[in-house]
Amino acid sequence: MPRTFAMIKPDAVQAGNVGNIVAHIQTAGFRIVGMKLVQISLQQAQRFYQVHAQRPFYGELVEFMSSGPSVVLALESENAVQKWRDTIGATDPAEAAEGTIRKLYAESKGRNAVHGSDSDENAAIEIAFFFAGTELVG
Ligand code: IDP
Ligand code: MG
Repeated sequence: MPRTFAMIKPDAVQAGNVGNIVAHIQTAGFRIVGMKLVQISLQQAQRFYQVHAQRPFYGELVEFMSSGPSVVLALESENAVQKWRDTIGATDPAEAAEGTIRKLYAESKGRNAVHGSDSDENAAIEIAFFFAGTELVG
């Protein structure tokens, strides 16, 4: 079964929305195969978002991502990557569709509540970045 990588970002953890977002994930039909609370270091955030290193918002992004605890998840379903992107909505909550997680819980384009992988290849890389094999259920 295909997998994707999801993160509940520090803004949503801080706002007390972990439970709401986990419920949304389960209602949407994903099987959670990995989940834990982590405090991401600045260095980890820089590596995780390396692809955006040349973008003007990179410094703000990695500082935000290491500013407080996040919840990381590995999710399984048919078409997991695209299905999770559809469930979270557009990067900017002002452009996110009604009922999507970012529409419901994101504060801004930067503090946008959740992360989702953009390809099967990156999903595998991102799951391995945060989870040991023993932390994922079969
Ligand atoms: P995505 O999370 O929807 O895939 P990306 O373009 O991959 O969006 O950007 C990664 C993250 O960088 C976003 O989720 C958001 O937190 C942050 N970000 C993207 N664009 C901006 C911006 O214009 N200003 C501030 N932060 C941004
Ligand atoms: Mg992205």
